[in-house]
Amino acid sequence: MAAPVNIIVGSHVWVEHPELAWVDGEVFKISAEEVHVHTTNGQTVITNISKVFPKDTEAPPGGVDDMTKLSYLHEPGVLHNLAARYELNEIYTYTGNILIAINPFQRLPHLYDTHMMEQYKGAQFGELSPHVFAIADVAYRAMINEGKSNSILVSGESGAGKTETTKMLMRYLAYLGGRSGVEGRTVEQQVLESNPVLEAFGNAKTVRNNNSSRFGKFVELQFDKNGRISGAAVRTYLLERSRVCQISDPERNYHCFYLLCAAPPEVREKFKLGDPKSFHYLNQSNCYALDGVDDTEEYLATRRAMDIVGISEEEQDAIFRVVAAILHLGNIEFAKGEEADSSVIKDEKSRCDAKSLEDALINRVMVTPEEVITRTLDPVAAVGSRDALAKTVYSRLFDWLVDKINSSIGQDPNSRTIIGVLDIYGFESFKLNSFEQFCINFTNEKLQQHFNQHVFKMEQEEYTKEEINWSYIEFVDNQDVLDLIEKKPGGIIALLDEACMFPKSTHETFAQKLYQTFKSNKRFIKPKLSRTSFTISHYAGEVTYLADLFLDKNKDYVVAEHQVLLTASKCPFVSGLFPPLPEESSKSSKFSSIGSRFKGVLEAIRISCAGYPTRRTFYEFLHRFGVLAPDVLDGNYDDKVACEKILDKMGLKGYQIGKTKVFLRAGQMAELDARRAEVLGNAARIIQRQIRTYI
Ligand code: AOV
Ligand code: MG
Repeated sequence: MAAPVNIIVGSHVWVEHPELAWVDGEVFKISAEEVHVHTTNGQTVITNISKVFPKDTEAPPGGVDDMTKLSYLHEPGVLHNLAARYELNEIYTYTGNILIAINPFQRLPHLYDTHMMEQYKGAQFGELSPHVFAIADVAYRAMINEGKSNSILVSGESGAGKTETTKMLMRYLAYLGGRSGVEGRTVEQQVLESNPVLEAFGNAKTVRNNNSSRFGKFVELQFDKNGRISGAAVRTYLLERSRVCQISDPERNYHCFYLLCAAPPEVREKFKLGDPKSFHYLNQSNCYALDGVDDTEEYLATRRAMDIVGISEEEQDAIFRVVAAILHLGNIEFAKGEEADSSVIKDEKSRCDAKSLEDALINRVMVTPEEVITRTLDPVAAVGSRDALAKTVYSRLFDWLVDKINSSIGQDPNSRTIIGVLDIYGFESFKLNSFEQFCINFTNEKLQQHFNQHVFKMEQEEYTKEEINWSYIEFVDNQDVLDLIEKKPGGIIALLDEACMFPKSTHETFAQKLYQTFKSNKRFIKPKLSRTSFTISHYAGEVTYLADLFLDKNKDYVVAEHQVLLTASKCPFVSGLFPPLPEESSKSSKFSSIGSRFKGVLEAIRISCAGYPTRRTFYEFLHRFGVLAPDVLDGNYDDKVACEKILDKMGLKGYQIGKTKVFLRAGQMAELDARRAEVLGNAARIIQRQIRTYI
């Protein structure tokens, strides 16, 4: 952010504070580049002038509901405004037509009830307090009045509240486009109930969020010509597969495993389930229960939601049978076999006695140009084979659910307009970050770019409307990070795919290749003491990734033996998850890189301080800065000319005058305020002197 150049003695400013982030105070001395500040919490801070930001002393104590009304658009100003509003339980704030939501971490039922929905229905944008309903209303009105399709993107770091916000958006759109008073399973009810179903299978507790989405989701609501919801399509993006077999304390596996273990006794009996602590896929972490969540109730709620979505009793039974089977599969252990590099199934307790399963887990068919060899696997490799099977089955199950939801809700082939809502996994930075975080953060980086471009376009539209010249505005973006990750050839994903193709590559050779290729890239850092980790400087901060499992995790193959085994399953549901592959591909492991599949994620949907961050209507401008040029005010000019005269008199350059507003460059508002403070200060001193004279 631009360094403020308009700080003078007496200025009210924000300075950085180690605990409070920012604290306000008054400048009492300036020497060269150093500013001395008395802070309101009783400290004296001396800092470089580039580290202090002017404070708007005229801002209303409760904050402003639209950030574009702030005099200074800088970090402390924005944060202070959001904090002031949050104090008053105002969790929503606009920045133009973008809505910022702060997680309230408490239920606020009145904020989302039917009464509230009625209020926002058809209300002019900006007339009522900022609200997520207002955003959905704008999209809906644009569709009805102009026949425009729209997408609403929800972004934020993990746990910020994207999924909750998405649900509110969908609820409001279902309210606007639903059939009131219609009983039974309506399209809108099915759409809403698809959320708990997908959450049960695609959400899990992480360090950051007890209900963290581990997949990306784009919901497309289709509307008929009367504005009624007539169909919907749910598209999901790459579920985090590794979680099925690997979790670390204090996280959990997917919710469905725990809620099934808490199902009524007859269900548990049927699937031979007991305490979640008895399953390897669950007991790698000590976390089983979630605060405020009753898994038995969740099981019943999931079944009810499945009913509404249109998943039959038999299908539900088959789904949970597969969930239980995965838990049992995870408990299979292997011991060394008699021959070298072979294994046998150790554990008699395991409920898998089928010979074919055993074969599929401990043998691997290798296809070479000359012959087909059956090779045995040692216990470690057999565990890997078991886990790969579990991941494959689970992700197919998830995809099946998504397909089922889509076919059950149905698509409207005649729908011309849609409203899309995007809810992805938020930016993540843990102590240890692996390939999953790399993919998630890459998706967020893409979304951020889209957001930057959108805001930039919107700014341009405003400038065009006001007929000001904007051609020289450069805008800051994150293209360099994206290039680092996805550039073809030469980006990290391309190098990873390359490494996966060479049988001799290891995570070490991959890491070395990265260090070599990106040694002078500003967004890439090699941590000093590591040989296999690397740091990317993302838009949201630096994240260090462990390259150790990148190669394995990027190879998204289905082992041929598993495919054959599952296609032949006697359970029609399971064999349905694995349709036979064409002959030539069924013999070898099919490689398709996950990393490159992520690069297609945002195609479905398609800020800058460099512009004019501050704008004021002519009236507001004159009201605030008239004191700088009393002669202009007395001069009987029209408002526009008066503004121009004041700006000229102050010697400012680069600002623009639109049809109704003054557009100031970064820092110019601060400069005007500093002048104003000076004038008012002088006036105050004169008055004081006069008072003293009188006394
Ligand atoms: P996320 O979707 O942004 O994270 P969620 O929407 O799951 O985050 O929000 C996390 C938790 O915050 C929820 O489970 C609620 O307890 C609470 N919360 C968020 N928004 C609200 C709200 N408007 N009212 C009440 N409580 C709320 V992630 O999916 O981890 O990136 O992958
Ligand atoms: Mg989420």
